[in-house]
Amino acid sequence: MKPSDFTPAVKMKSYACQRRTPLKHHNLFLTDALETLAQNAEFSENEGRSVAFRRSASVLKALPHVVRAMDELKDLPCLGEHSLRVIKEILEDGTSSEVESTRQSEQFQAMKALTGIFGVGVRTADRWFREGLRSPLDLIHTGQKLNHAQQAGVQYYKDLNTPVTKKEAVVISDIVEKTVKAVLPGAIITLTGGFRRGKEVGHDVDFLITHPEEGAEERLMPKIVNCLEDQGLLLYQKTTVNSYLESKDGPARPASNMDRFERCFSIFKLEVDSETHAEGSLSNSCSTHHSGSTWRAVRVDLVVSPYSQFAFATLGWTGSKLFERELRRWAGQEKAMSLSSHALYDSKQQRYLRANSEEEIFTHLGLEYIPPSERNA
Ligand code: DCP
Ligand code: MG
Repeated sequence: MKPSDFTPAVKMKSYACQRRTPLKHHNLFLTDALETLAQNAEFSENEGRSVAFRRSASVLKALPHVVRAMDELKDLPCLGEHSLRVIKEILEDGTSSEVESTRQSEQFQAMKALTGIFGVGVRTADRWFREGLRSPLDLIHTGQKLNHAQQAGVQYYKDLNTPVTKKEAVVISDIVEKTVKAVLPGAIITLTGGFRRGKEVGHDVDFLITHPEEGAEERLMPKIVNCLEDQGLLLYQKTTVNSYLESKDGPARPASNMDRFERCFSIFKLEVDSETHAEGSLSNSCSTHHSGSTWRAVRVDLVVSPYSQFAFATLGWTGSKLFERELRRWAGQEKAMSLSSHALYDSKQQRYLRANSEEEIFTHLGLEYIPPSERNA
């Protein structure tokens, strides 16, 4: 008997939001390859292709076993011709030539390095690549014009590309919690993003902030930011105001997937144990203080939501990105509803559906509840 004969057939639902996707799964050797191709497609702004590879990878993440033979994949959804070709090559040869040549290409490596700078998107990175630039150091040497975010991104490049640990996230949670509660007693602070899904490391730390008294959260962010700045905790911050609140058309659907909460993109100056800290960053962000303690730069996102939207904001900010995308696609295509991080609109009933918890939103959508730890699509 072949090993695959032991593998029971898996009934796999086609939307990622209908499935349980754990953080640790059995097919990293395949999903890493497919996600490399997805990222490469993002670098050439081919969103359709990128999402197709991400959906394929996500299906493999939800499988309860290691894939060993192609016939185990025949009843699975979302696996396109291209993904199947890549998987087949890896199962037969151990590697995929397309994936390997992508990883080794100068363009892919440069795009990774350049988009890895905080404040630099694909368009800018691509323009720089075509101008001959390959790394953050090239930006400095050629004296490129950088905005404030990008300047911080270059300055703290190494720190910001060092994964944030769960331990560091907990320390930052404590700081944020104390600060927000000092500014607004009774405020509720939730750790969202990857850490809420159980990740051990992340590229940043995401927080959602609200207050049970609707309206108490208005104009809260500047006060939080001032308080953090007074404590010398911020290396960089940019706050955007909530245009959703101010829009004259009432709680209309946001124009894009980007939500409209009061949001602060920041870089924290986090004190770290001098003995355990790995040395330095691009231009020496990690300096020794008089006390002998050292610090590192950490990306922190703060989002403020009105209490009435808190469940939607929590769901929208927990991720993963693909899980969120699939929830919105399910809502639109299967339920004629429109889901955002603010609200759920039912087109048939022509009304907004209220929710006080994530569970209620899943129920409105006709989906089985998936806990955060199984939203790692
Ligand atoms: N999110 C979103 N759309 C945006 C911004 C964020 O749907 N425009 C959601 C999905 C993400 C979550 O917010 O999962 C947090 O965004 P991050 O980029 O911080 O992603 P993660 O926290 O999931 O991963 P990482 O560990 O890289 O921070
Ligand atoms: Mg995050």
